[in-house]
Amino acid sequence: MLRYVTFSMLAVIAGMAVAADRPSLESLDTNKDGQISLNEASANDALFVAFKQLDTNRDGMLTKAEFAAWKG
Ligand SMILES: [Ca+2]
Repeated sequence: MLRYVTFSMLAVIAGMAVAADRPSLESLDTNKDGQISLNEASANDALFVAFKQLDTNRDGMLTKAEFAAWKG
């Protein structure tokens, strides 16, 4: 029982860490053009890895809509 509770708490903490790790488009958009470039995405490892998949129109930029599809 104690083991189960401990595991559950760890899962919650891990979930919070993932959520906190996901920055807003505004915080990543350093040149404030309203899109995320690959260079801007590189500030976040998970986003950088997901970038190609998220860039559905293959223009090398993530729009607000493309960024919103990112689940981390
Ligand atoms: Ca794009």
